[in-house]
Amino acid sequence: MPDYVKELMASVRQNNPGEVEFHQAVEEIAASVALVYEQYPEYQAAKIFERMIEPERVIMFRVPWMDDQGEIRINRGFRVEMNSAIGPYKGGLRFHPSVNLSSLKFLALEQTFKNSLTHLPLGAGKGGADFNPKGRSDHEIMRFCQSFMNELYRYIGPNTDVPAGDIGVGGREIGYLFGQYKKLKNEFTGVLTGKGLEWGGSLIRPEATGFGVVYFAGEMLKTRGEQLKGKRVAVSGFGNVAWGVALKLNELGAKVITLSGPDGYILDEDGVSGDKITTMVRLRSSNNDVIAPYAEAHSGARFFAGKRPWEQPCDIAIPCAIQNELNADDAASLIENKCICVCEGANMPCTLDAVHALQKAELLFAPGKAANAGGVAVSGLEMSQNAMKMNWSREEVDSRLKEIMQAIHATCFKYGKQDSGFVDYVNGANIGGFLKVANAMMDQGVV
Ligand code: NDP
Ligand code: 2IT
Repeated sequence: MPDYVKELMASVRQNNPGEVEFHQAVEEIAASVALVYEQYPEYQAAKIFERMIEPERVIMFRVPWMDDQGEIRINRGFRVEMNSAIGPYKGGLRFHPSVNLSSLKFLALEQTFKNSLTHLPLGAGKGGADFNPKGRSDHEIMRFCQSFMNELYRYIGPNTDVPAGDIGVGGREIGYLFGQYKKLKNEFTGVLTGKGLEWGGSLIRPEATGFGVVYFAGEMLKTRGEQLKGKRVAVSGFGNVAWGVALKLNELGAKVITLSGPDGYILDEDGVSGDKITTMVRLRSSNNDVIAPYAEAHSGARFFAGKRPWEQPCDIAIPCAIQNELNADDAASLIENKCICVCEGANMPCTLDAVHALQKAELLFAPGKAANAGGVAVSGLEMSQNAMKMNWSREEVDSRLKEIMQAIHATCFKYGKQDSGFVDYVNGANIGGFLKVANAMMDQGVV
């Protein structure tokens, strides 16, 4: 570990005690920043990365609401406004019991680099609440969203901070959040993305993250003369991102062999396709959060309780559930099974040890901040359409998304290619993402 990273991490640990996910994200990026600092000491003198890891603002608030039995419940809401050097704060809202300051700071930091890589004018933020939507009724979800917005509305706006969805926040929640914002502000603006099509949403936004991940994987495979067609792909999660990934993989002739939930994973050797993708969406929207019933509904599939898909032989692995869901042991079994590519659909699903092992074995490895940037990119396109008061066609949005993912791949390739020919996509994404934000911060002075 370079001295710069050692010293920085000692102070990050001291100043942010217990924030383990945040430490992990900083450590991964710091190793790449050390290389930039060596070449361009002016960034180090201006303490650009040291400033980037300190949020510009953190808002933390009470979210009280009443459940269907009349009992008062209290959750904790957050918005981390991380960096506004290149545009308004932009990033999703996560409703999940694991949400805390550490997880949101790691996500907001990743978002800084991701949004920069899209080349759209998007700053970075992340927010959410430690609310568990599991088993909650539609009315409870609505009351929770309204209470959350009763505080958040003061800090956001179409030119200030534009939230979107993430785990536990999809089209339904964005609708309730938007309705409450509009009521409080008496304004119809593009303050959120992921909106319904009739009220300012963009075609392809729901599919965008997953489609983008698959476009990125396709670009990586091309560098080794490979293609997606005919490949066996292990996917984890069964939410929004996993859905988009499954749709696009099927369209391009690859076979999705697994899906997973907090209860375990299913293996479907016939491939998760057609109506079976509808089963997955139904299971996710039922609010029960279990994947096991997929195997009851489809006789060719088997359920493995409490296990993760990475033990299955596959050509490509696409983790789409949550952070740290693929560890060094999982990486070892993927390597042993001759997997050629791991493309992160979720944010930081692979532990640092896993990433190092995959790179050492020279697999194609893409970090989420590059591979899953299609979601926020189409959010950026939704903001442009809102500002112009017009809607682009499905084809137009999809072709812009594809171009953006190809450009992100080209940036990662440029900054990540080593003399040996191996492409370190982690360094590529970190350096490519860093430079644009760093230059803007240099221009804007010490603020
Ligand atoms: P969803 O809420 O739609 O789906 C997340 C899914 O993963 C849920 O089914 C969830 O179940 C499941 N899950 C959670 N923990 C585990 C686990 N330990 N093992 C297996 N499955 C699990 O969220 P998204 O699909 O939107 O988000 C998935 C990931 O993609 C996140 O990391 C998110 O940050 C990232 N992402 C999302 C984008 C978007 O546009 N939506 C954009 C870019 C990245 P449960 O709720 O029970 O935990
Ligand atoms: O992690 C992410 O990039 C998202 N959840 C999407 C953010 C957005 O603003 O669309």
